[in-house]
Amino acid sequence: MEQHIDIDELEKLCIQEKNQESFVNTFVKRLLYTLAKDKYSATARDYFLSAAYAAKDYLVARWIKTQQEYYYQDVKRVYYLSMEFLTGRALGNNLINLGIYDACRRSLEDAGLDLQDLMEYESDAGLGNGGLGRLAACFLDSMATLQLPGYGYGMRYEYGIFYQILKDGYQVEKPDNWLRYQNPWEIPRPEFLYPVKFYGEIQQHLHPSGEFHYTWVNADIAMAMAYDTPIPGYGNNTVNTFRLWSAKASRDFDLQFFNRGDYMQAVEHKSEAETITKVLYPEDSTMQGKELRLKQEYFFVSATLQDIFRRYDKKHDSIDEFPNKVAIQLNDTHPALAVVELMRLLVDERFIPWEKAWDITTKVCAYTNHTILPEALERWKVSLVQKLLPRHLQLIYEINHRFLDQVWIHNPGDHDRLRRMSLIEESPEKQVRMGNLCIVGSHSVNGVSELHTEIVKNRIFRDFYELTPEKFNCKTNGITQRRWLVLANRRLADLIADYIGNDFVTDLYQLKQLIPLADNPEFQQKWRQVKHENKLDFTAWVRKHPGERINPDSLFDFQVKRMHEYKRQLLNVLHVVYLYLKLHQEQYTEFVPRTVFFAGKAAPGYTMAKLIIKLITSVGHLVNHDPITRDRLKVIFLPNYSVSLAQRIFPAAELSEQISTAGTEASGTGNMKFALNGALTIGTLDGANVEIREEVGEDNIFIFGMKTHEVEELKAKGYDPLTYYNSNADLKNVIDMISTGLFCPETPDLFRPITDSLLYHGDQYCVLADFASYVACQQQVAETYKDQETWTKMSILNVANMGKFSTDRTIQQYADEIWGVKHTPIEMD
Ligand code: GL9
Repeated sequence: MEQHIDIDELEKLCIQEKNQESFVNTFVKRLLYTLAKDKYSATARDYFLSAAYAAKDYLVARWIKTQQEYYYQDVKRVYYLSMEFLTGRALGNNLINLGIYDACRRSLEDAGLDLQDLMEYESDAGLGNGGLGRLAACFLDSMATLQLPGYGYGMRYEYGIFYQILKDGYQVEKPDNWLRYQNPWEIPRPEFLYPVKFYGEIQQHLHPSGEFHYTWVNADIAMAMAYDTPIPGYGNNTVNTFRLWSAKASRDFDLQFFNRGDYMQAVEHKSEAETITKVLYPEDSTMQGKELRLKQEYFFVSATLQDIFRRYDKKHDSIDEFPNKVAIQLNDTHPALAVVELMRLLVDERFIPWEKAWDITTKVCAYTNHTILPEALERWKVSLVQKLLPRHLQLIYEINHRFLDQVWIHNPGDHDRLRRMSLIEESPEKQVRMGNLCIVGSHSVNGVSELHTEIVKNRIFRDFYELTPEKFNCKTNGITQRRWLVLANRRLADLIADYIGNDFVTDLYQLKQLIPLADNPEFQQKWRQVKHENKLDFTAWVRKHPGERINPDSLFDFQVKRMHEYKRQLLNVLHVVYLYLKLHQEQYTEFVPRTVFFAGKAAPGYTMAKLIIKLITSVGHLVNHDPITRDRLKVIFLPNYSVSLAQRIFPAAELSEQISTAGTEASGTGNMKFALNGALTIGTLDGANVEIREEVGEDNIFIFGMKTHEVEELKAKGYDPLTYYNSNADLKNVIDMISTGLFCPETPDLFRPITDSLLYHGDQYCVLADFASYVACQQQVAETYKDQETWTKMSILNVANMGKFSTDRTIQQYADEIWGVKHTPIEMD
């Protein structure tokens, strides 16, 4: 066909034109041409959508250019595989990274619109449960900011983490239909549609070469369709791709029914296939073992690997370069089947010899462990894997066989070690151990804090560490300062920039320049003023939304995170009850007024965590209304903890509760967000708290409780919580107040399961053992708070020493030490 117009030329003109257009102009065009609205019909949400579409328009040219450069330069790419990405809202963050946040705010203001108000209309992308998913989201931001060729791959759940409301003080879950009002950031890519097989049988054929070949027949097929979201770096031209998979029914399969004239069956089958990406599993740190979940995991891995091969094959005729062009990071064991699927694609579909395929697989894959809780370690019944993924089970047995041969060579006669290291757990029921599979199939295994890495090496995966110590390494978690300081806390970011400039936005160690200002009275005064204004904002929000009245001059004390016994929200509640008791006993001359905030979701099936929520709200009910205490002590449970609520909380916080039993919290990342916003930490020597203490210095953090080895020793010699109960009159009083129904007179036994678990079922997380130390430490917190100069100085020094906890540092280490991906700046012509 004859060509009349040069698309390439026109494209350049378009981009030029776009670059000269003002933000409001683009915004109005989007309102008109994308939403078909005018000022009479536009709703507030339409204005948000127009702003989001306009911001996306600014990203497109750079996005295309970035992907072109990666292709032309044929760079090594890293694929971050995660079943969860807790990204939250994107508008504010994208405007910050584009460097047009303030310009955009002003120009919308001229049009009579408030950017802050518009941003409230964006739904949170809640495609994750907590820290693990939020870490993945921070990683995307840092990969783009460091100009690394990185891709996030995940699942486009139609329903993200459930919406939590409180009814009568109990958690009630509501569906999170986040896509209801369209998602302006995503681009559907129907051209990237891949078949994913399930069930069926394996046929073995003898190939003329003398080898056996395997084909997977009579399988069900679901289709995976890609949706892409742009991830801009801060202050550069890099825009990376975040690709999510959505399940669609397979056209072929539908056709079978249509041909038989069974229209209704065809439609039913369609909805069955599409349930795969319906909903995020809301279990945090516990494994459910449901067939649909295993389907999700395989669907995710299969689609992603097909896409990785498609991209690789465009540039390469042989497999040999694969490990030089592809790095795959497994975010926990959820994508563990990638190891097996990669082997299947290489061996069954590309006929690569086993040894070579295995060499490629282990060079490409790397695994991050995020938890040591035994109930969280994924295990899948062999019978279920056999049914759903018959070929994968054969491959797992083959991998295991060859692996155990190696173990045997290194440890002849050690049957027990073989049993412990096997990919298959034999009793009580045969199960595949996904953690072992990840370790065997990867060249790198990392923990997420120094302490956690030591526990991984010396406790849960000790045998593997002894066999291949070189695989094990630590990548301490971080957070992105773009979202968690610059966007969430504009006042503090501006104050910091006034004194030390803006370099901290891409180099968090620059905050060290605040150290000499820590005892500067003028700077201290401004620092306090910022925190005070943030507290006033938060007070106004709490008044309007949860509908509570709080004292903005009280100490704002927060524990916000998933509800879990190991995180010990209970210890915090016991302290609140203790304060209530002491206020009644008139034991204070100068009580420091406190507002104790809790927020966090409990897994819907986690009865004890849900009862702890009810305990918190019940204690709050009494304490907040008792005339003796209500002006000095308040307990507030903020419903529906989410990324957007977190962005309100951290700037207003003064005390950060990080009180898990030592040795249980792999890292924590909320601890870092609080400290970066000037809250002081009260915490145990657990997870990354250990490293926070190292950075800020022991004088600037409140540490209490047993250390990891002390917990182990106590348990080894036989921990008896009753001895603590019987020897500490205050503790006894506090527990008796709860168990006898003071906080729930209508059903006095309501909280007995809680007190029984502490007193009679072993108090697994040593709440009672740490109680006295916690109370004493809280006393010290209150004393320090009375001296606002000291407190402010400590707060400044916390922020000043947060440099290490940027995901920019974390990701640079992954890039250098695990992935081997290179800084690839993008130039715009
Ligand atoms: C977690 C750990 O429990 C946290 O300590 C850690 O900071 C994060 C990120 O590494 O990973 N592992 C885990 O399963 N969750 C974590 O938060 N749970 C959720 O994401 C809900």
